[in-house]
Amino acid sequence: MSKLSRRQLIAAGAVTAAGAGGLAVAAKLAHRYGLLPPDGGGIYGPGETLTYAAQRLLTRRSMAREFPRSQISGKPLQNGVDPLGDEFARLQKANFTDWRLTVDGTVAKPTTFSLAELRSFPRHSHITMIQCEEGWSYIAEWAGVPLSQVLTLVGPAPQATHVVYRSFQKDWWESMDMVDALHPQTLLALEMNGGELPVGFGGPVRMRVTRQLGYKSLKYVTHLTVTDNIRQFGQGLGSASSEAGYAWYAGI
Ligand SMILES: Nc1nc2c(c(=O)[nH]1)N[C@H]1C(S)=C(S)[C@@H](COP(=O)(O)O)O[C@H]1N2
Ligand SMILES: [Mo]
Repeated sequence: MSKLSRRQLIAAGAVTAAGAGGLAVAAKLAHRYGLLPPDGGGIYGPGETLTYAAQRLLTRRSMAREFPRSQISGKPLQNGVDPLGDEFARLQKANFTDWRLTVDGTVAKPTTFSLAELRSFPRHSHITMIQCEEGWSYIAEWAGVPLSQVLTLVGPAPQATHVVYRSFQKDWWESMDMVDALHPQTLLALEMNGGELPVGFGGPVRMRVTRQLGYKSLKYVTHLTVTDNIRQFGQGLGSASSEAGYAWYAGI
């Protein structure tokens, strides 16, 4: 027998018991319809699968709530980030003219974009709430290029299932399914509240995923990889956050 702690055994037992009452059935159905999240294994797996599958079946096309301009938070809460280092400072000093966003993977035309190029694409904006898993939130206006726009330019293969996105901060990477990647509110945000996106809030370019918790809105995005095999990245759980014990699917 593998070395399971007493606590793990109790937790596994609890899930097995719950499974008899429906979670197992849900997981089976989810598997059949391609609704398994990358972190759907392990002791929390059935719960994660149920959440993700239910969201995808019921709210695939729903929009996150948008707010009137008057509701924009006066003092948005900037979550601290680890030091960005000398290379970032150099890029920032040159006004990010050397910043590049690389898009590769299962696409017809792998491409690297400058910020000027990203700014030249059709722009979309929305006033939405960002919520941290720790409980705080704020409302702001974000503007930038819809991720769907960039994907259209590179041509994802029809079998693509996920987009992996990485930050200049090497420890931070995330992924989302094609439903969120093609969702009209999902932006590569370049602006916030009418100005350039400040570095503290993830400038020069941040992912804005409106229907999931703040940690999916990755700051300092440098690299997108379209894939049909999400399990080949990192430990196979779909994101650094799930490797750290958070849910891969952080729907709100
Ligand atoms: N690269 C990077 N992206 C990140 C983080 C980070 O530390 N580094 N923090 C995440 C978390 S936990 C949250 S809640 C939001 C916070 O965004 P904010 O600073 O605009 O409030 O950014 C997310 N994106
Ligand atoms: Mo967060």
